[in-house]
Amino acid sequence: MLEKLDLPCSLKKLSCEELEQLAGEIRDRIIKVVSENGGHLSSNLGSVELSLALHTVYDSPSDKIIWDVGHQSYAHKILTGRNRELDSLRKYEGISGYPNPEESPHDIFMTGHAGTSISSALGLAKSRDIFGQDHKVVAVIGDGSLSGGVSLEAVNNAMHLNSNLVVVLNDNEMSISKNVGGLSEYFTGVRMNPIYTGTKERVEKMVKRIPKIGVPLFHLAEKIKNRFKNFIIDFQAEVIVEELGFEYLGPIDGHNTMLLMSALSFAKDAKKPILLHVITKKGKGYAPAEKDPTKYHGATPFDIRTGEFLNPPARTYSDVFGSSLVELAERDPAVVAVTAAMVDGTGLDEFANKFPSRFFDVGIAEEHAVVFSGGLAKGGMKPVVAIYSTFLQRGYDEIFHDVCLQNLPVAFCLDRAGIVGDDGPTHNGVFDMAYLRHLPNMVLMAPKDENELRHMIFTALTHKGPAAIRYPRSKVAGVRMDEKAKSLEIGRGEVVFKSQVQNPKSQGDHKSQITNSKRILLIAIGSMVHPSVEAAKQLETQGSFTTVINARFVKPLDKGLIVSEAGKSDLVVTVEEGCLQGGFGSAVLELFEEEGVSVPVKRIGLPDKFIEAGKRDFILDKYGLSAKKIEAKISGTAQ
Ligand SMILES: Cc1ncc(C[n+]2csc(CCOP(=O)(O)OP(=O)(O)O)c2C)c(N)n1
Repeated sequence: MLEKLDLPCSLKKLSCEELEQLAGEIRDRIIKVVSENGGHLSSNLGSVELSLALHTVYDSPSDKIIWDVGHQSYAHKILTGRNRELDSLRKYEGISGYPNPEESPHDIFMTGHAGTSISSALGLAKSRDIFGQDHKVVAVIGDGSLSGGVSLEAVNNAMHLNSNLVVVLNDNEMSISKNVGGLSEYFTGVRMNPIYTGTKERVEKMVKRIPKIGVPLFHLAEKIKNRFKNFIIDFQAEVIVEELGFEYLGPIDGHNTMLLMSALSFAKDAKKPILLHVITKKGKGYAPAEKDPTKYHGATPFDIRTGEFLNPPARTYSDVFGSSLVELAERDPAVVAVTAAMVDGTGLDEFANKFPSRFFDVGIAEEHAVVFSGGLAKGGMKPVVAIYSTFLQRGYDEIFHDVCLQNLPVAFCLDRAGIVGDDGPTHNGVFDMAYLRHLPNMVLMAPKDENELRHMIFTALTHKGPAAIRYPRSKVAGVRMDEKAKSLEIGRGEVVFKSQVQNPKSQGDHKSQITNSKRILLIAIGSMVHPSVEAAKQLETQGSFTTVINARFVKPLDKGLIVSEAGKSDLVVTVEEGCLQGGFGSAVLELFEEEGVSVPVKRIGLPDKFIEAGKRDFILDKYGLSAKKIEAKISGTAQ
């Protein structure tokens, strides 16, 4: 059917049975593509019927369907004419793993961060009302994302909207791992309500009794709608969302397409905001994912038959962060860990198991995580906040106001700093050096390898003020670990490579104009130290005298070392896996201006644009951050 139908238009002509068959085909397609390309399996399998029902009842793209985060939008993509292209999912220049308006008019916003759908939908609904338009707006949000601050701010604000807005709460009791917090427990209470369980069966029976009725007829069946309305409104109980101006419908079975359609067509015509609560199962229809939805939340390629991942697990910086923190927490009972719904991704699972009373998963609430950690620090704890670089952007004001301004010893560990690969522009962590280094009191570090990461965690924990460490989404360098974690001197870099030949002279017909018998100083930070050393060795073979500094600290810079080495150089090159605007290289330029250093400077880093999806190494190379491209850029041979 998927091959033959003109989607989404043909959906409205399908019978119940045909919709069911289509749901099965969509599931198979998602499983196949994700097994080959990797991607968000569990959430997508859980929202197939919901996507079908939405596209049957609503007229996208004139009606606007907004997927929160957007990681569950694969069925939506299939249903809006992108089935064929799905083979390129998450690949370079392929279909994005998230909604992308450049890809299709059915994707309203480019998203990837959680909790924005209700605010965006509210804005769209308001502008619709002001223009006197009559299209519909729907936000689909998971229970995990609903608990985030932005969502709750939007729910609070929606009260003032006296027109149609539908928020579908896709409740599977899961964020990436088990959902946490009071709101989650509240909805569990609603779900467990015996009235729901009993009514669910009655409604299902009622829907099953509807003979092979086409969807258009279904829309017209006002009687059924009204009966349905009575069924679901009867047991709404006291639900807090009602107090906030939403009419609450549900909870209903989110895998029953006809029931979903019925509820949606009722909600579609309401004159006020509606919250439709649907219950789904993460991983639905694929046994391994149903059994362990967290494992398949963001899956790498796997064997469909067994569910086994194909790529052998490699030791990553997240693993080293996790094990180092456990080691340090064993030594110091004041060490506590905070995550915003990323227990596994950040490598904190072992810590959570070993020190449950010192571990806090605050839900998708980065702003709260930061302020909460400020409170913990003020109370005498040593909080380590592990948040991906891109998500910590949410906590910028809190880092300024509630940590740096108070000069509190909070250690921020920014995983996925730099290029993340397949997730693309919403997830690349390229701005952190720019958004952290200008904050007074902040110490900002980046390790060249896993051994240094461990020392930096220890350094952050012994430092008396705020500190941040950024490290990449990557397997580790594979260096030998020192026996004991040690504290590094704050603001002290190191020379990691120096050419043996003094005052080199031109070696004849050398291709480069820049390198010809020049003394080149490379100042690299974090993940760029090793590629810079490789590049320096190559440049040396071309006749240059090269030195590489591992800066270690973005802030404070090692003034003495950098200024003195720069004074002995003809060219300074800074190398960073981050944005050039306001980043590490900018910090070096500022230092040179302050210190009156007048050596020419070349900065290598990421340009002023949102960086696309693609394998990390490929993207790094594309933007000049592989050893080869660094060397080529310096020697002037880059294309
Ligand atoms: C601001 C932010 N923090 C963290 C994440 C990482 N993340 C992606 S999906 C997800 C879980 C979302 O849970 P839920 O909304 O319940 O959707 P489900 O996957 O269960 O369908 C998280 C934490 C994110 N995308 N954005």
